[in-house]
Amino acid sequence: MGSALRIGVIGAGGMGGRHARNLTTHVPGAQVSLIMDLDQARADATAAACGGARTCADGQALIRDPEVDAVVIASPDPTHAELALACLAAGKPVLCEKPLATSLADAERVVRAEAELGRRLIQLGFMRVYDPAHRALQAALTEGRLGRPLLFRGLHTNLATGHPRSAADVIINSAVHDFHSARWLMADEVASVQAQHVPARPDQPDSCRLLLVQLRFAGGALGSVEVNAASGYGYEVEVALTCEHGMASTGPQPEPWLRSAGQQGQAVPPDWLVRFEQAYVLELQDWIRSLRAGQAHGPSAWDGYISLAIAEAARHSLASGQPTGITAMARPALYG
Ligand code: ISE
Repeated sequence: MGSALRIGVIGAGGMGGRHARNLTTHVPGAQVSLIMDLDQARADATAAACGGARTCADGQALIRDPEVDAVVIASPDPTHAELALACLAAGKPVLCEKPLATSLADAERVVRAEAELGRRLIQLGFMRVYDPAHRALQAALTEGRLGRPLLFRGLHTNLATGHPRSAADVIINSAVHDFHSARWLMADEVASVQAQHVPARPDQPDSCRLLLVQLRFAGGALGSVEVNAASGYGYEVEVALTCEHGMASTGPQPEPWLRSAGQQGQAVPPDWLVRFEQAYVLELQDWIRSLRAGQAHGPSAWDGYISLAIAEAARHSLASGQPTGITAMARPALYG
């Protein structure tokens, strides 16, 4: 892999378009060679911004293309598992956006296929692990002065999407990030959850305005994840951990404090593309570096699978109103 890695990007929407542009302008050693989107105009616009990459309308064809060395999957959630399986079959490394799949059974198929292959080709798009604020927090925790973490708190707000989201979507598409953060920062596995929600519309009980998931970790610690699906003020992700000898939380947003006309305040980012702008660049740089060194070492398909196992338990808990244990396959040796 001496020359630039040729990357095929599946999906040229907000996330795929951002990855393609970042690869082109911020990632040495990578070159976007092919872009797939069903919307030809969108594919063309992204290709033009990526030095004239080719375009196509078939994700499976992109994966097979001889001028594609590695793949980014940023298409709609229900397409992820089949595309990831195709990348494994083709022996091509892939950065797959979360969720790994929209059902635990499909996620298990992907994990089993990669474990059978015996080498890690999949990295999951849990970009928070590349966010400087999260990394600094994790470094402070592992340094040891704060002692054992006792409680994880995650706050995650989105602006409205314009239509009420289902509880399943908020859990699988949004809260999976928080479940992964909780495992990563607590350095422990979630053993059980209790989920509750406030519907977005009283006449649609399966819609979700606010989700609250309480966590119990295998080591006995506790946690909570709050996802506000339509905050009305902006996008935020904050984590706070109470530990034996102190507490650690992500610092304030980097935006400046402004005072004007008798008021003071700080801008709140509108979405994840702004809040995690730097993390997305660092994620791609690390991914490409790791591929050039041998294989991906960022968040794995197993991390994607376990986050979905927690999501699945949260969905069961919502339906039953009871605390629900996490049911998961045994961890294949590939994932350490
Ligand atoms: C979106 O798909 C993301 O991945 C964002 O990070 C998350 O905050 C948002 O809730 C999801 O819809």
